[in-house]
Amino acid sequence: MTAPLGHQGINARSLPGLSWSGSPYGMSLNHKILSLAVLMGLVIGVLYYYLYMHQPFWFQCPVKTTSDRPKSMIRYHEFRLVAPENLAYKQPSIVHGRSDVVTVTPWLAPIVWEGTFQPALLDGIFKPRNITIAATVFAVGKYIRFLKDFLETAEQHFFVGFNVHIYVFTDQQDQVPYVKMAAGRKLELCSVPSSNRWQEISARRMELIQVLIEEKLQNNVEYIFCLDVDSKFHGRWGTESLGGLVAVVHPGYYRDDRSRFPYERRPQSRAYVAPGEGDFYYCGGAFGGLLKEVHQLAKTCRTNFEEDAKKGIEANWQEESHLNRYMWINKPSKVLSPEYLWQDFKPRNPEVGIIRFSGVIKNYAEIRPNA
Ligand code: UD2
Repeated sequence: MTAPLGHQGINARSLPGLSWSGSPYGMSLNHKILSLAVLMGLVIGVLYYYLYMHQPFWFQCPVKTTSDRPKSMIRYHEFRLVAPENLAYKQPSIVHGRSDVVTVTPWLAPIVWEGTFQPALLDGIFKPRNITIAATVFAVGKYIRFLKDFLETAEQHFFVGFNVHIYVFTDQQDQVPYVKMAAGRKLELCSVPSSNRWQEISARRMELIQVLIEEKLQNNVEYIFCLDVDSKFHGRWGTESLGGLVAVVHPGYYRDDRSRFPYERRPQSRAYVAPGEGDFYYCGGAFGGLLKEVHQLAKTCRTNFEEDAKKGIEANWQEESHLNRYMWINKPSKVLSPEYLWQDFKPRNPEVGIIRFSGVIKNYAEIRPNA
C-alpha cells in the first residue's frame, strides 16, 4: 500500500540528502564537518570585517592605526578626571549650592556659573596632562583696533599657567600689536583677505577654523575656543570651561521665552529652527571644545552656510544661526553661563556673580565696512 502524500516515511534516513551515512553528493561525514567549518570560518570572517569597518562602540579593534591613536587620547582627556593626591579643597555638597540659577541642562550637561566649580581642583586635574588650548580670533578691517586689549587681557585671565596658542586671522599683519606672552603661550598670524561685507567676514570664520584644524592643529592641540575680537577678559576663563562641545548662552536672551530667540525661521534655510524648538540661544562670539568636536561643528556650519548661499539665502545671524541649529541637534556637553560672554552696554544681572569676558561698546556704523 502506498502511504498518503506527506506521510511517505519522511525521516532523515529515508532522504538521501539528509542521510547520516550516505550523501547524494557523495560526501562523507568528515567532508561535511569540514565544509561546515569552512562555511563558519567565512561567516566569522565577513562579520569581523563588517565590525572592523563600522566600529560600533562595543567593538574595539585590537590593532589601531596611527591616526586612530589621538582619538583614544582625546577620550582619555575628557572622561578620566584624575586628581592629584593631597590636594586640599572645600568639601563639596549635593544639598547646598547655588539655588538662584540652573546648573544642569535637561540632557545633564553642566551649566557653568561662578560657585559651581573649584578652580584649584580643576587646574590640578588638567595641569599634569600638559594640554594645549588654541584660540582663534579674527581682526579684519577696522576690527584690528580691538586686538590689543583682547590679547593683553587674555594674558591676564585666559587659561593662565597653561599652554595657549592664539591664532589671529587678519588682513593687516603689520598692524598686529606686540603683546608680551608668558612661557608656553604663543601667537600665530594667519592671512585673510579683506571684505566689503561684515557678514561675510563673520560667516567665513567657520571655513577658516575648519581648515586651520585640518592643516595645523590636529597633532598639537587638544582644545580650541573661537572668540570675537571686540571683547575683553575681566575674570578667570580656565579649565572649568573644558568639555567635548562647549557653547555659551547669549547674554541678551537667557531670560526670554524661546519664541523670542532670533533663530533662523525660514524653513528653506539649513539653519532653520521651528517654532517650539531650541533649548537656549547661544553666542556666535564664543564656542569651543575638543578639536574633533569643533571641527565637526565648523565643517557642518560651513557646508550648510554654502548650501544656503547656493539658494540665495543668508541666515538671519549668519554663522551664529547655523551654530544654533547645530547645537539644537548636537547638544553641547558643557554650557557656559553668560558670565563667559557679557555685553558692556548691559547692566549686570544679580545672578551674574562675575563677568569673565564681555563685548565692548562699539559704533557699528563706524567700524563695519557696510551697513
Ligand atoms: C554677533 C556675534 C558674532 C557673530 C555675529 C553674526 C556675539 C557676541 N557676537 O555679533 O560672533 O555671530 O553676531 O554674524 O555673539 N569681524 C572682523 N571685521 C569686520 C567684521 C567682523 O574682524 O569687519 C570679526 C570680529 O572678530 C568680530 C566678529 O567678526 O568680533 C563678529 O562680528 P561683529 O562683532 O560685528 O558681530 P556682532 O556684534 O553682530
